[in-house]
Formats: sequence, structure tokens, C-alpha cells
Amino acid sequence: MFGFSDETYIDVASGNGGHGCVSFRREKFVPKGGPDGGDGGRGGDVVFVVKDNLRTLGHLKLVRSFRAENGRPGQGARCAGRNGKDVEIPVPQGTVIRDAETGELIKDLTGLDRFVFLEGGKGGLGNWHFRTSVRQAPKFAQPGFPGREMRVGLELQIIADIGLVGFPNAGKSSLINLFTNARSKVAGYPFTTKIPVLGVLRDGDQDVIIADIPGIIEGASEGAGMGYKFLRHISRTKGLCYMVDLSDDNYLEAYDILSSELSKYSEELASKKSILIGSKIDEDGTEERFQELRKKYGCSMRVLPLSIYMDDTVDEVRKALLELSGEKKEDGFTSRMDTDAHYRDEA
Ligand SMILES: Nc1nc2c(ncn2[C@@H]2O[C@H](COP(=O)(O)OP(=O)(O)OP(=O)(O)O)[C@@H](O)[C@H]2O)c(=O)[nH]1
Ligand SMILES: [Mg+2]
Repeated sequence: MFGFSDETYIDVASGNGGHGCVSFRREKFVPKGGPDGGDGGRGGDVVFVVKDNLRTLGHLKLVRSFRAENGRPGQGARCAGRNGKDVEIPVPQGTVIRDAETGELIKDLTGLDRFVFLEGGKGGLGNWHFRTSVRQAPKFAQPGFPGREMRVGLELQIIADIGLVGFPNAGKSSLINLFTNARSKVAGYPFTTKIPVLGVLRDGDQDVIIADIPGIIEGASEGAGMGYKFLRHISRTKGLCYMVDLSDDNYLEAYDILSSELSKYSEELASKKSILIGSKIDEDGTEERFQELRKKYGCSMRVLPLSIYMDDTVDEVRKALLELSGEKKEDGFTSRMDTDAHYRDEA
């Protein structure tokens, strides 16, 4: 496999069982009541909960330790101790759990809602369990059973929701840096981006993953420029965001060239839901060029202007990206989060 992966490790511990209680009944006129120590409560479990709105393991890089509550000890009058609360660890669909030491696969959470990973220790029995005809006053109870601790590795293959497609220098990396946590290199020369970069656009509790791939040029399918092998990283996206540089003289042909290179790679990719961005609308003379672009393509897809320096265009593009990913919300916000997603290419 190749692609983007996210990984981290966390320390988890289930709760200890509470100790059984040693106690004797005390009532008026009953000087030596029988044993009545209650049982200890169960320790809480470590539970992985699969959340559809999560798309990366970024949130587990901030909090790395998860400990379930211990069970409470038993009490007199045969009162059982309270059970410890489970600790729930939210993870995205498709997360894989490994032993952090050996790397051995423990569980693939794909398709599951919940997975009880470590059970809490059982509570100890109170002393009233140990009364017999010859031992009417047991002065001992059972200790609680310990919980388990473990360091686990978590791993996730990430599939981008939106792929950015454009000639070199069109402003793709500037766009991903604007809307996501990514820090893709930006410079005024072609092929600045040499390997794909992922960024997470956060909208409320929804993650939208955007992939910035190296620029595509005419003939990429025959190996020109950096070729088109990077297209496979956007082949499973929900939609594409084409970018055309309005300050470049090829602004009216750019989309056709890009889309034809994509269809040489895969018709399915070329026919994905798309939007078209005319970038650098702050440059001189680009307004008229943008109107031409919209006239030419406006019937077949959404065509929007963008300048990274103009907030109104930025807001519109952000909304369009959310819509394209199918997860639009009215008043979302962007926050930056640490994904540390890294790129692996074994081909
Ligand atoms: N005036 C203006 N310049 C922009 C805008 N967006 C990007 N640029 C500039 O355009 C140049 C290329 O931007 P990048 O974001 O690196 O372009 P890219 O598409 O990622 O380029 P490659 O990685 O080479 O394919 C940089 O000098 C940016 O500063 C914009 O909205 N307005
Ligand atoms: Mg770039």
C-alpha cells in the first residue's frame, strides 16, 4: 500500500477492582453480629469508540494517557462498592491497534462501533462470603483484582476528501495552508510541491481532508513534469478542486488540459464532482479574465474567484469546499489541528 498514514501511541489502563470489605454486623443487643462486608466494585474497562466525524488521530497526540476508574471498596451491611467508570477513547473509522512494543496487530476496528480492549479487574469478595459453620467470623476478605496497563500503537490510512488539481504555481499550496493545518511549501516557481501534503479543514466537529499534490502539466500522462503518478492519491476523493491561475495567459485552456490529463489516468477521476477556482484575483486585469472563465465553464460546475488576500473570496471558497466534500454546515469555523500525517510511497 502507499498513501497517507497517521500513527501515534497511547498508554491505556483499565481500573483495579475494589477490595472486598471486612465488617461485622453491629446492632443493639447483638454483641457479636455475623460478617457483613460487601464486595468491591469492578474496575472500569478501556473501550475504543469509533466516531464517524473523526478522520485523523490528531486528537490523540494531545492526550496520550487513558486510565479507567478503579472500583470502590465494599462496605459494611453487604454494600457492594461502586463500579469504576470505563474510559472511552474516540478513534476514526479504520483505526488499527497494535502492540507498541512488538508491532503485532491486536485489532482492526474497521466496521466496529465499540471495542472493549482491556477489561477492568474484578472486585474482591467481602468477608460475608467466607463464613462457614466452623468459621463464623472471617477477619479477611478478598483483595480486588488488578486492571491491566498497556502501551498501544494506533495506525490509520487516510483517504483525502478533496484533491487539488492545477498547473504548477497555480496557488494550490497557498490554498491548503489557508484552510487547513498543513504547512505546504509556497514559492513563486513551478514544482515547489514535490510530494503530496494533507491538511485537515475543521468544520464544527467534522474533518474534511484536503490533498495538495504536485502540479500537473500538459503531457504529464507521458511523464512530463513530475508525471501523474500522484493522481492515485486523489483517486478515492469525493471531489476535485481545480485551480487556474488568472494571472497566467493560459487561463482559458488550463482546465481543459488538466482534465484531459486526468482522464488519461482514469475516466472515473476526471468525472468526479468538481469546482473551478480562478486564483490570484487580486492581480491586475484578472477580473475580466475571471468573467470569461465563468462564462466558459459556469454551466458545468461552480466557478469561483480566489485571492488569498481577499477575505470575501476566501469565505466563499471555504463554503464551496465544504459543500464539495458533502459536509457543509452553516456556521462552522476553521481550527488548526495537529495531524502529523505523513506520506509514504512504496511504489
Ligand atoms: N497575488 C497572489 N499570489 C498568490 C496567490 N496565491 C498564491 N500566490 C503566489 O503564487 C505562487 C505559487 O503559489 P503556490 O501556492 O506555491 O502554488 P502551487 O500551485 O502550490 O505550486 P506548485 O507546488 O509549484 O505546483 C507563490 O508565489 C504565491 O505567493 C493569490 O491569491 N494572489
Ligand atoms: Mg505547491
